[in-house]
Amino acid sequence: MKRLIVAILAVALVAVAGPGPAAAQYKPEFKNSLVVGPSGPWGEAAAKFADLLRERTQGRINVKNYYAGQLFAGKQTNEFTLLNQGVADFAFGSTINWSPQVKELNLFAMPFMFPSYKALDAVQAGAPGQKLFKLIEAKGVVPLAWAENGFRQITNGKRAVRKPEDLAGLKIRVVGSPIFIDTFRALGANPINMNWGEAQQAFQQGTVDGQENPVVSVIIPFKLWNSQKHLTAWHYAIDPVIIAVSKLTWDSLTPADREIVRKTAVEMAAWEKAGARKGLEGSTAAYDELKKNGMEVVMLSPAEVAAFKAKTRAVYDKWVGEVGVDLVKAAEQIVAKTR
Ligand code: X2X
Repeated sequence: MKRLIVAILAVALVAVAGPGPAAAQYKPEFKNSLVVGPSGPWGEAAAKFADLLRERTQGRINVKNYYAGQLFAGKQTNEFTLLNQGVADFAFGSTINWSPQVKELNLFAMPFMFPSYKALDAVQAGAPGQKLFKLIEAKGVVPLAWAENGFRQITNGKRAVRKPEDLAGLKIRVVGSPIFIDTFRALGANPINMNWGEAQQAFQQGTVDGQENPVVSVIIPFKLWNSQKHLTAWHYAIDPVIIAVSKLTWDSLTPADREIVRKTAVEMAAWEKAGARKGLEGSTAAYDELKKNGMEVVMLSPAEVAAFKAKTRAVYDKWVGEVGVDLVKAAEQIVAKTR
């Protein structure tokens, strides 16, 4: 009888403790940070990521998505610090928002550096991409995969932009990352730093004239046609998204769960990248959607792009030093080969 009671107690204890010691140690919620909302490929990938991780770990890793900058209270350039501190466990973060802490990430914002997705993919897969991941990891954040916001196109509510002079005096909202101020000043515009949340209000109130963001990941989901009537496709900067995990969180996971997390991030990044590029190349569907909603779209010819490029050459040269000569050179060589 005594033996039977001991056996029953032992079974009951196992049932209370759950499937294993590691799972019992995990926190009930892992926080994932995003600057955007749930709609569009960026937000949708985060939702799928949370679902897949819950399913693949039998609920051990329960990710909750904090959309629209909730975790960093709107201050988007703080996201990397939150990851480093473990306040955010995960992030689907734009390289622009992390560039104040990892200045080499400004590589992607150097004006007119990346001519194509092919060139970008080759740089990410090559030595420069690996170097950037190492630099991020050295700062307490484990990068898992390259996803994408996209090529950033300029919009405004005032006039069509075909040449640098058309930007003269336009008040353009940019992220609080200094390279953007340099670029837009060089173009004769009047750039102003603003967080994305605040920018929505500024567009509605008309306190700024324009902004720059990718078509599929941001302009369409945020219905920017409500305030921005003109878009110029100039592909002046690319904005990757990195799926990453805090080193503190990473170290708390079992090796088997780390593998699941990495694999899921890689899958989601590929899915998201495809979504962020849909209707932009080999199809005009994304631009058609803008036109359907009343936007006027200007597609620049290579000669027209060259005029903007020439105006921003000094900014490019200045930022080679900030980003690092070797890194920029390595990227330039890959770009030249894949153009
Ligand atoms: O704030 C922006 O413009 C956005 C949404 O693209 C970024 O987070 C960089």
